[in-house]
Amino acid sequence: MAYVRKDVTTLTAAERRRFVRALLELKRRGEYDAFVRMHIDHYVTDGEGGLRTAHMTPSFLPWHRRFLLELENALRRIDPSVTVPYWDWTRDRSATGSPWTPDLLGGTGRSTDRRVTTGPFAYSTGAWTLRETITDEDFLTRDLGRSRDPIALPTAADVEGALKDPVYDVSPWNSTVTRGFRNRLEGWGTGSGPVAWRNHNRVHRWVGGAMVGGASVNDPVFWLHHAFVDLLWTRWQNRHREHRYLPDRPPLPGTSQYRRVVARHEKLKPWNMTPDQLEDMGSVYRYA
Ligand code: CU1
Ligand code: CU1
Repeated sequence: MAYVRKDVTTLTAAERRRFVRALLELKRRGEYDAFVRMHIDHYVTDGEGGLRTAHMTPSFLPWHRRFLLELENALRRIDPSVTVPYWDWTRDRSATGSPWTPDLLGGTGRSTDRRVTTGPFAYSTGAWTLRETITDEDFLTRDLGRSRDPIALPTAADVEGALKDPVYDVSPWNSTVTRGFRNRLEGWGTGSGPVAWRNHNRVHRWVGGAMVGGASVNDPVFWLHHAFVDLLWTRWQNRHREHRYLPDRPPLPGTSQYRRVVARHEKLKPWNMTPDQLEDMGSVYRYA
């Protein structure tokens, strides 16, 4: 039977407590930091050579789908009742409401150094020291809404702009494409500054601190954010049933994206699965 991923605002106090407890136990065992490391190692951009599996690429969605499943499986080995909740940032837009409460993720960082000082992931608890990082800080940081240079969360209209595009992705399959559901959702725009960050990317920027860059997994909100991104992919799939993951075949030798993107039936590293096999998760989980 498929298990259910819930809207984080609907979790009971007991469900919130069990989710947090499972995360802390994973961290204590050192398993959580392996997820952070994996994400850092797969943070390959357009500008670098080589295969892109996780970002700026069609497989952004299946890569993170599988990544979330790995984390969720690890949590469920600790507590079988736990699933990853999703944060609908088009609706829950306050920096003090859900999921930023003291019994779940804690709040924004303090003004001096952005250190998170409330909730279960505050440095002072001793339970959430960052070990895999791209900066020197070993404490979790956040700057919800970017106090000095405010930025707004994406709106329902922004998301609709992505969902209504019937084409999954377009050549050259990178951060520069202006059409296709994948990049409209992943959110690499043109121009500089805030206008260039849309939907998924904009949320990383709105949270700020650790959520900016390759080590973003250090903030547990990463999973709630990506569960919602994954839910949006299922909504797109349901709306455009005749459309699927693209490219369906690998780019040809001699073209710019040859061996740089994963086609529908190619293995999606580091896993032994293809985007094709990750399109339908209906037998594993569903969203409430
Ligand atoms: Cu990512
Ligand atoms: Cu992300």
